[in-house]
Amino acid sequence: MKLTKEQLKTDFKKKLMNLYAERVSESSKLHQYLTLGSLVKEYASEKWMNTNIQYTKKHVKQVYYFSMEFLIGRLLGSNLLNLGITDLCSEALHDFGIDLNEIEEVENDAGLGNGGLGRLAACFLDSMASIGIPGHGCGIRYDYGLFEQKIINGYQVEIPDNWLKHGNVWEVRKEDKAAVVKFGGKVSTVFEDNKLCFKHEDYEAVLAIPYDTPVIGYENNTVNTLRLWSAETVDKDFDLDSFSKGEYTKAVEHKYSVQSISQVLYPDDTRADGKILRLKQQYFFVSAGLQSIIRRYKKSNLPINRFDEFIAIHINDTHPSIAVAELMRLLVDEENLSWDDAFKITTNTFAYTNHTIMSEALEKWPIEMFKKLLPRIFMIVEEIDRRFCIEINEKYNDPQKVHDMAIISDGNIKMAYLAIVGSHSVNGVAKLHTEILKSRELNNFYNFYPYKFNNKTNGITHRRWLLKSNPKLSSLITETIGNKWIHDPNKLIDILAFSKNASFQNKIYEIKQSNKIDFANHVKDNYGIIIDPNSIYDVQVKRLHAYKRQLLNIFGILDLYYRLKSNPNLDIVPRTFFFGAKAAPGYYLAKRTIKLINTVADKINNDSSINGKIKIIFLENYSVSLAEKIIPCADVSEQISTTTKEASGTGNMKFMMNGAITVATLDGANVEMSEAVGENNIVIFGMKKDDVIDLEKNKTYHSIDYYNSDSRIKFIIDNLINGSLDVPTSEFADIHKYLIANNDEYFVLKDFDSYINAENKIDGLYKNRGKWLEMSISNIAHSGVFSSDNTIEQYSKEIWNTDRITINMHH
Ligand code: 26V
Repeated sequence: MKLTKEQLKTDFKKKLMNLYAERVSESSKLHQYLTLGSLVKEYASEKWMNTNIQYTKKHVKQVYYFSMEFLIGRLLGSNLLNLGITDLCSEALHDFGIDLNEIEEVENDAGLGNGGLGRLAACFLDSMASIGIPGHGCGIRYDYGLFEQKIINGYQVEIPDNWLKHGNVWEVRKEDKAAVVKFGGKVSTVFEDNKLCFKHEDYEAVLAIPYDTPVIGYENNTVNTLRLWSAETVDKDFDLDSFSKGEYTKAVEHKYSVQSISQVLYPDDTRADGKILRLKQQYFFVSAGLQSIIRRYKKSNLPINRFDEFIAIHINDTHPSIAVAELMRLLVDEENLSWDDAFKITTNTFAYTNHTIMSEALEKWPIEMFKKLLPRIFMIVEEIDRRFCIEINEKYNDPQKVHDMAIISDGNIKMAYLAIVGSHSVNGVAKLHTEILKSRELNNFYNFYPYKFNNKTNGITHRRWLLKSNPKLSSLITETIGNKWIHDPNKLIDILAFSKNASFQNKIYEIKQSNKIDFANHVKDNYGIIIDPNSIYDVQVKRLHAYKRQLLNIFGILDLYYRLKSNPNLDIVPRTFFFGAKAAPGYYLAKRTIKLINTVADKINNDSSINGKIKIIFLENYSVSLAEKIIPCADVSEQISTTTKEASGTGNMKFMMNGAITVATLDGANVEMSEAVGENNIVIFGMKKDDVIDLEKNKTYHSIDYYNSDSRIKFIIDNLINGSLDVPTSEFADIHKYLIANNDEYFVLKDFDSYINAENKIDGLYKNRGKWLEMSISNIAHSGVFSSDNTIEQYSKEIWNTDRITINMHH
């Protein structure tokens, strides 16, 4: 039955009464949000049930995306959009005098991820549901997501993200589907029923409770599931054993130690330090997830030895790679399969994506810690490794090779190697990244298993990142080329025909201006700073990391500032630079960089001698919901990582889709963006991949040479430590040391000149409005290929072997 506005109004009033015994007129925005949210979930639940029934009945192959992170952000707006009831809802609420946009702002972001990797998982869920792939997410229901960032006196301060404080209207707790996960204890071998069995005793049992969230496909009746696990004690509140012995505090301590497993997301996406709690988190959700998949599979009455024909499991980075060993345990110990049969099923089931070549992020676990926490899993990893090493030796007869490729070596378990050995597919996330994996970081494995390696360039969901976040641009596109692009984003190319059309260009200009004015108001309300909507909005928003080179950006700004100071008549288009970036709490240099950006911002924003030609805004607490606001109003997108270091980037694609011009190194997916849009429509600068590789190999880079030979660089670097930034001279001494004494690991000084030229080029291009708009339109037109619908289609065909299913509502 089709929902009408009147029905929705009736439902809303009734729900508000049932939940809170209130009338609309006396209800708060929070209650209005919670009411609408539960109503929307109800509207999706028949489709949700129906989807599950049809998946089961048709025995379709299903894919499970295992990820420690799902950075899904807010759900109200995207659920309304995907259900096709945004306008209906907006009008119904309008009749009550309620503004839907204000209600959407009440929702807390689900910030269950650090950055690109977690957001990619969220885009993939949206695309799987929207193109009809039976695919589900499996992860952890953290009580606290990524910390909330406050800027106090220019410094980052971290505040716990209590995202669940008003409850969560989207999730369903499923106590009846709980699983038990076992830690620690001893394993002994016994001979039972004519075979060797492994007996696990004295372990600590933790209860994993699933919370399911519907993942609603775009106007297609498909509703998949995101299942997130929460840790509880088996006997609910107390360790009864200790309790009855009168050890009350010990009982309570146990409860907290168990709950701590799903308490908080690790906020460090830079270093893999071997913290035991993180290993616990990994095994916790992987074991619970696999148990629930197997339980469901067995209900279908299909034989366990055909598991891999009906189930595909994706490992998002190495974090869930312990799944390889856990599935082996379940198949061998619990389902009584032979090792060889189990291993075949396991490798056919798993596929692994690598998301970084940064060596600090490669996960490895000390043997002793691993063995103590997961004794049976350790035995299985040892056996996988033993058999793998025999194979390497057979092929190369070279002990060095065996040592280099072994899963267990030098006292550690190398999780990437376990993932590769236990999967049938290994992919990188952009062409360049995959090439680097094959030729360098994973070259040994590529030579051994060339058939496993493939590329899947990342993508973004155009529903959230264009249709929802930029409604004006979306309407213009639909008015111009029809609405087919919404189901088939590749059709965005049809607007290319209008790139030189003056009237279309004008409309594009007006929309960007309108978005910029909206954001200027946001900045005025939240920061008390007046910015000029006619200035160029130049944006770098992403995690703070040395390789992403926020330092290069701020140095470029300082250089422009010094030029303006010495020549107040310098003819430049005014610019507003926006930064948004969270630093890992323990990442000292990143935190200093935030302080530097804020220091420079204070100085420049308050210098009346430059007539407001430059403004710098550090946006606090960069998050998915803030991204949805800033990206649609950007003129310039900063994608300036040291070439070879950014595996793909996905923010780059979001800006492109919203018509920003990209200033970029030829790194990650920037390479493919440049190929798609053409080099005249993007501003490329900096070292190429081979330059970086050569400099790193030959160690011929000396940052001091650039300091000595370029007076602009010398001036900027000197000013870091001579008090001219109006802070104590010690404040940025460590940044100075990092760049000069420690030789500037990411070649900021080397790329400086080329970067300045790129920024000057932007200024020139912007002065020619027609040309600029033509470039901007061309970017939007070519962005459709970066929709995650395309990426997911490739995963589905080339890795998972899953079919698209049309969900039928008449069953
Ligand atoms: C790494 C680590 C290291 C161990 C400790 C905890 C932790 C948590 C998260 C991460 C993630 C690092 C990998 C990552 O986020 N890679 C990014 O993946 C994006 C999606 O593929 C890609 O666009 C970015 O270029 C890449 O940096």
